[in-house]
Parts: sequence; C-alpha cells; structure tokens
Amino acid sequence: MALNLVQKIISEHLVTGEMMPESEVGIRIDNTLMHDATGQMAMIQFEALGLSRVRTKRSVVYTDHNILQIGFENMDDHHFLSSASRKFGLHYSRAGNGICHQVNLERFSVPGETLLGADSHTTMAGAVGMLAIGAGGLDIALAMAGEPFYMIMPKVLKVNVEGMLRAWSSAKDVTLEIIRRLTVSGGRGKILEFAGDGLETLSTTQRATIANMSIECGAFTAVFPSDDVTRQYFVAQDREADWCEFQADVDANYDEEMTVNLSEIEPVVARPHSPDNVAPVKAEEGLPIHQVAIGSCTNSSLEDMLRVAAILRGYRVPSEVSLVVAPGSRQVLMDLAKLGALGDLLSAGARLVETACGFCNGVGQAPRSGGVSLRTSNRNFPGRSGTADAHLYLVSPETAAVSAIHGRLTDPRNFGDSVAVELPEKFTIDDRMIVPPAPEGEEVEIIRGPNIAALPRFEVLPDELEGELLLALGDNVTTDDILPAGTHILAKRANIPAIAKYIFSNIDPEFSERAQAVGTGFVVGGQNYGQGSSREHAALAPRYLGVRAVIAKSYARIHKANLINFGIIPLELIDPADQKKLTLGDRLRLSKLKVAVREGLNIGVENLTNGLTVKTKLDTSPRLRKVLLAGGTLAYAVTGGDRN
Ligand code: MIC
Ligand code: SF4
Repeated sequence: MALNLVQKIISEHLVTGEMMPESEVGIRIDNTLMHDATGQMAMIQFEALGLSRVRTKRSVVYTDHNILQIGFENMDDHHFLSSASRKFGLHYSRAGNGICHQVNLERFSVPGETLLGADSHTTMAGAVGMLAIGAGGLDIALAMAGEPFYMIMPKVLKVNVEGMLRAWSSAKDVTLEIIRRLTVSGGRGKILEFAGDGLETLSTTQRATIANMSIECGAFTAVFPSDDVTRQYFVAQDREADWCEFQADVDANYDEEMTVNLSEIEPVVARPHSPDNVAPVKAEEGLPIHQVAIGSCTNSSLEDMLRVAAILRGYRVPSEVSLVVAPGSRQVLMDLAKLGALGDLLSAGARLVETACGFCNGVGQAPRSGGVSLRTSNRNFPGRSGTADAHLYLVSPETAAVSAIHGRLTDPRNFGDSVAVELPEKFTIDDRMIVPPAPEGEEVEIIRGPNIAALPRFEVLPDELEGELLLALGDNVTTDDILPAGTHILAKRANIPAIAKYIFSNIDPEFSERAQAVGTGFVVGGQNYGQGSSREHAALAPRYLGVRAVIAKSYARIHKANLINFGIIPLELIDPADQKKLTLGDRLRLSKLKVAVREGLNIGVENLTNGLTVKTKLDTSPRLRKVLLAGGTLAYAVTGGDRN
C-alpha cells in the first residue's frame, strides 16, 4: 500500500493499535527533548518511575527558557537538571548554547525518527522529516522510560506547495498565511504533511519556520520530506551520516488537501492578540513601533540573521526604537561573528541578548506600557511579553528589520532590491557546550537545591465531586492565561505549591486563594480551551489547588492530555449553548462518576444554584478513562498501568 510520510513513520514505530481513523495508536519514541521550564518536573516524574537510565536512543535537556538568574532558583534548576541528566543518561545543553529547537535541528535531528518534546514547538524538527510532537512533561518522562506515546490516529492534511517566494516574502509569511486560513483551531487532530514542487525552493531553516508554527493552528505537528535540500543542511552540519532520503509514496492518500502558492505570498502581520489575526503588512503600514525583537525558535537561524544584518548594514535605528536581537544558537552567533554580520547588527544599534528564548516568553525585554512590539516569534497572546497592555505584532525577520529602520511598520518591498545572503558551506561545529551523560554505572549525585520541591500526590477519582465554579471564561483560553509566562514565574517551575499562586493571576489575581479556600472547584471555558504551550503546570497546579474538572466546548490537544495526566476531567458540553447555564460562583455537583468514566457515559453537571443540569461528555480513549479513575497518569503507571 502506498503510504504518506506520517503513515510511514507511525507504521515503523507502531507499538499498539491500528492506523485507523479515530483509533488510539501507541508509538515508540526514539528521541526526547525538554528544557529548563518543563524539564524539572519531567525529571522529577522520571525519578518517581524508579528507573536508573533512560531507554530512548537519545534524550536531551536544553537550558534556554529560564536563564535570567534573578535569584538562586534558576541555577538550582540548572544544577538539578545537569546532574540528573548525567545520572540518567541524557545529554545536557548548557545555558548559552541556544534554543532547544534550533540546537536540536542543528545537532540531533534525524529524518524518519520520532521525537517527543516537552515543548509545543517541538514540531520544528518536522522540517527534516521527523515526526516531532509536543507533549506534557509527564508524557516525556514516560517516553524516557521506554513507554509508548499514545495519540488518536491523526488525519493527514497534505499541503501542496507550488511556485517560489518572491523577493521580500518569507517563510514566516507562508506559515502565517496557513494559520490565517486554518485559524488557531483548524488544524486540531491533523498533521500537516508538506509536498509539491515548490518545496525544493525552500531551505531547511525556512521549512523549520513553517513546521515550528504548525502548532499555532492546533495541529499535532508538520512533516516535510527529507530530500537533497535536507542533505545539504546535514552536510553543512557535518552530519551527513545522520541523513537519509525520506519521501512519501507517489500514490499515497491523504485525508485532506490544501494548496499554497509561494508566488502569491505577500508580507503579512499577525495583529494582537492571536497568531491567526493575520493581515497584509500594507493594511497596518505606518503604525509607530517602540520595540523590534528578532529571534525566537521561529526565526533565529543563520539565514534569518544574515538577512537581517544585510538589511541593517549601514543604517542606525531611530532612538525611539529598541532593537533586540537574539540569535538562535551559539553556532549561529559564532557564524555571525565569523562572517562579519555581527558588526552590522551592532552598528545598527541592535541590543544583542543571550542565545535563548528571552523576550519570546517574557524573560526580559518587556516593552513599555501600551507599547507596540514587532516580533519574529510565534505567539502574541496578551501579557506574554511581560507588559500587560503591550501590543505584539508577529512578522518576518525582513519586515522586522526594515520596520526597525523606519520606526514604523513598513512593507519590506519598499526597501528596494531584495538582499541576497550566502550561507557558508559548513557551519561552525563545536559541541563542547553539550555535556554527555556519565558512563553507565558511574555514581552521580543529584544536586537538589531548595527550589526543587517534592511532587504532589493525588488520590483516585471519587464517585462524587461537589464544589464551586471558580472561573467562567470564553473561547481560546491560552496556557499563558492559565499560568502566565515571565521570569518570576518561570523560576518556580520545579515547585508546584509556589507556582500555584500564579494560576489565572492575569485574569483573576484572587483565583489561587479562592480555589484553595473552596477545596473542590471547576473551571468553565469555550472552544479550544488550553491552546498554546505544553506546560503541564497549567494542569498540575490547578489540580493542586483543587480544580477537579474543566467544562468547555472543546480543548487543545496537549492541554487536554495534561489535564487527564493529573486527574482533572476534561468535560465537553454536548450543547455548546449550555455554557450560559454555568456562571461564576455556582455550586456544581457531578455524581456517579466512576461508572460514567469507566463506561464512557454522558455526565450530567448539576447546577445546585439554579437547579439546571447540563449534559457533558468525556471524549477520550478507554485507556485514558482508566487513567482518570486512577487519579492521573503517574498513579496509573506506578500501579502497573497498561500491563494490568
Ligand atoms: C512557549 O513558547 O509557550 C513555551 C514557553 O516554550 C512553552 C513551554 C513552557 O511553557 O514551558 C511551550 O511552547 O510549550
Ligand atoms: Fe522558546 Fe519562544 Fe520557542 Fe517557546 S516559542 S521554545 S519560549 S523561543
């Protein structure tokens, strides 16, 4: 049978289930990735599984998110992660070595393999033909323990790429156009598989920009074929031995198709506060800007940075604009220095910051009050920059650089001739910032500072839950809404009681105290509840505060899995109009839960305040029903899990 790329990888890695629509498949995970925002908790959970070494081919921890040392917590986290990596057989990429997805692409990606990452933009490795999926930290811990990763067999949406980008149109414009068409939820349940003649005109890092943002339309991930363009990238990384050709069969079938003609792509901008709020740059041209931030895993490759440097060469940004540049990796930074481009950036007035996530998730570089920030990153959710009332606009590096020169949002086509950049035949290879694991059997002590707290334990699901409706929200609640980004909160990622204080703090600063006082609580949402990041803390900390069920119209995939992992029931309203029957402060009761969860029956939510009952369902696999009954995945796994 002719297979597409997704079917090829899944069938090669299939452990349980059948590749049939709607059915649950379990796949073997070759590689895992985590970082210093999600890795602490994942590592603590891996320890709880009681294994002495990871069972994957390769597992890597990156230090990139939580790098601003505002107190002892960050370094406590780093020492914990580096010592545990040495002990358990993981590689450890040190602070300053770069953003996880960029370094992974450069040094660890392998076509045709699977990668599970505790970060939603793990999808970026799909650029070289990996099946690269973001998940919660607990799923990564289980994959490191050799357990399969379970998912409902995704639909495959073929994206036919035709034509060739015109001058000043960029891979970022392509990905924003796809998100505009699909919206932030249109990709749910699907994998985007790229094909077509236009692909040969896109470099590996351009493909990476597109794969990176596939999560922003709610898709599982994106996959590109591995072809001669990919081979050249591996040659430049001195890793040709890791490359192999990987193509879909000619007659492969797809569930859905869409076409993107590169020749028709224009420079676009995603306006506040959602990546799908996309318009042509022309429509917003002239908007005064206060900050331009170039970097993040989406757009920080050498190719992007060289283009930015070439645009800025000989210019100086106006005094009212703060230009921030964060190269994606140490390799990129070293090559920028070697090629002289760093000088162009600096003499244009760029503020060079550490090769890390930085401004992208509110770790430094917060814009001024009410400021307009033009960013090459992938999310412009409210508050993400660290300034509650800032306006974030997402653009390509080209649009960002040209606009920085003008102090206003500017269509880069006004700049004149396009700038050509030449990439070196070989990138600078220096892996000394990646610390290998200790040889098996060597004694390694785990360094555990006071910031590394014990894992909370949760009891099995009771037959009845009665409590208060703590918060009633609308559509597209993001994980940044549930647990905000930013330096101070990030530093507490290894400490659930400490981080729980910040749950929903941007929406309702009293939430945490109220929830704890009430004991048992519920949250109501609209469509696509929990979109955005993979941070499991957005489920784990609410559970710690006593949230036992969320009632929403629909969920984003990773967050729904995280809710189940920590024993919060993700209920779906059968009639979406019933949302209005549930209001803040109502007393709710769920009865006969055990049988309903076990058998997959509809669950009535009794509203004791207004006397109405709202019908909900629990749309999940039989295996996950058992997980919920056990009180969450960890409890399920340590009591024998699927082997029972
Ligand atoms: C993000 O871009 O939102 C993050 C910060 O990288 C998160 C990870 C986290 O919150 O720990 C993600 O994308 O998963
Ligand atoms: Fe880091 Fe931003 Fe990429 Fe998340 S989206 S991994 S915070 S650079």
